[in-house]
Amino acid sequence: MTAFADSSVAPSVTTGPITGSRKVYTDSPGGLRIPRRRVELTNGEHLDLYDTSGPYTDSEATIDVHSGLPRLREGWGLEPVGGAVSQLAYAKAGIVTREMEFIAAREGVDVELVRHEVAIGRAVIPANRRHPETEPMIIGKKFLVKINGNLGNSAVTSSVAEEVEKMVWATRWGADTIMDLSTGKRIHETREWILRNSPVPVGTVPIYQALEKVDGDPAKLSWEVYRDTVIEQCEQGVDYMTVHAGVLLRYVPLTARRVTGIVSRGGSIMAAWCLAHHRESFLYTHFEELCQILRAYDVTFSLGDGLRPGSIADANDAAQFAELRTLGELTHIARAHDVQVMIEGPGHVPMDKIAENVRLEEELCGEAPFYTLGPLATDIAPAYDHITSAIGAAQIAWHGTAMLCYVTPKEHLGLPNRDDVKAGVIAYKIAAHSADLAKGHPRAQERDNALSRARFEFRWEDQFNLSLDPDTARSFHDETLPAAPAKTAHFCSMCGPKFCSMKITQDVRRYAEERGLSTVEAIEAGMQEKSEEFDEQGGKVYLPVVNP
Ligand code: IRN
Ligand code: FE2
Repeated sequence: MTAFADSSVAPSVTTGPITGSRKVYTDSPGGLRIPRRRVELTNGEHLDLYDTSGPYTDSEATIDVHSGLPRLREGWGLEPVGGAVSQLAYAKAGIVTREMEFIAAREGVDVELVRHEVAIGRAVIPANRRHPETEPMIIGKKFLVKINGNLGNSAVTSSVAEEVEKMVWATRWGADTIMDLSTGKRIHETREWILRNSPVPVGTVPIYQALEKVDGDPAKLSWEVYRDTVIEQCEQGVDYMTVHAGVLLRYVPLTARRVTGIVSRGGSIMAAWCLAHHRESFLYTHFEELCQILRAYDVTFSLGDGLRPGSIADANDAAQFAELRTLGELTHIARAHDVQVMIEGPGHVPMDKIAENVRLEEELCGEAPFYTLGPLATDIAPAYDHITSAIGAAQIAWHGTAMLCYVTPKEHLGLPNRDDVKAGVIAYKIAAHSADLAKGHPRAQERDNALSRARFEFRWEDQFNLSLDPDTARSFHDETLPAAPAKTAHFCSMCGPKFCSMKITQDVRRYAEERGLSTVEAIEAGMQEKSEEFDEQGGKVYLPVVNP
């Protein structure tokens, strides 16, 4: 392991369980320890949740960011098949890896489904052999929808310590992967810190570092500089890499009349190189060599959408779909080398144009997992783009997108801080889970049912603890009803004690039981009583606010 450059910077990393839950490990059939988050309920039941937070939420674990996380996957590597060590090569050969076994137990699905989906390229397992700290996870439409959180410093703000903390923070709330998009001088050390401490796969965009090496002038880039950067990052343990190899010279003019031109950072760098040299992109012309490098480590391609639309007006245009066609061609080349592939997607897309994106991606790219940035369903809400994009993300995931790249409230405005990262992750957990429900993932609804039962039975603590953000849910309740008895009270301050629908329903059910009535009769009779009660109290829906 590379020594950390500056060990005097002692990062303060968030540790300890999320409120109302604790880390547990359950054994897989093959004896692997599968991490889960257990929410203990006040009625004696418990619910185990999929957990991305690694050892940081385990109160038994001691975390030392200078020595890194335990190397969970050390020794898991199998002998090459046909010269390749990728999960894809093993899956095709009918071999079930430990990563696949771990994933099957983690997702609650049959291990044969995992192997099959990887073998046909409809799912990927980003797991560089040099990143043994990761807990294996899968990206594919037959599995839980995943979310990625982008992190990274910029020349103006942020320190290495803050970046490690952001990774821990993002995975605490549910980021399934993180991408280190750092630029600037300490890019290598930043990445080393993150990799050695990350329980989730780490992605990068190597062209950013390559550009750093040529002093920020795209025209000075070359295949050699790029190749060496990719090898450096593969050696460090990066699990997947965004490669904008579909930005071809002849596609650049297609963006000329766009409202927002080229908005992808990587895409604009490659377009600038192509125009400066009037040559085809070296990412495209050297693609097979790139495949050979990634294959040696089992690094997964994330073929970049360098020509994605950056505005509603540009959605689904000729430039975007021309690039997608080229990404399809490259997908088949990568697979022939046994390299795993996913495809990046837009951007900004109105809701009526979302389905078309998924349909075309699946058709052109042999159903490779789709990994989309949002998309934002409208352009008009800077400062709220975690919401504009979660709307598009929920829909595109429902149509089959396997991973969603989060957008934070700072999108288009500045570098996200800790609160923005959390807001982005929570918004995307909502989008991803909504899609899991709509797709009928076998275990998705368990949590909704548990939470709804808690809500109906006025088990407030359980309702908070089952939620995506227990702290905020509790603090909102505390704003009007902070007293302990209110946490079991059969009402909240929204409707007050007299007009709680759930309380009325429960009264109706009791009424029916006591009088031996059928539910329909009871509801009618009960509602009649309530209606009289309502009139007696003055017939007002909103009660005056009374501070408790
Ligand atoms: C995801 C889907 N499309 C783009 N992304 C992510 O956006 C990509 O993986 C990277 O993290 C980020 C910035 O990419 P560009 O702007 O260099 O394309
Ligand atoms: Fe944008």
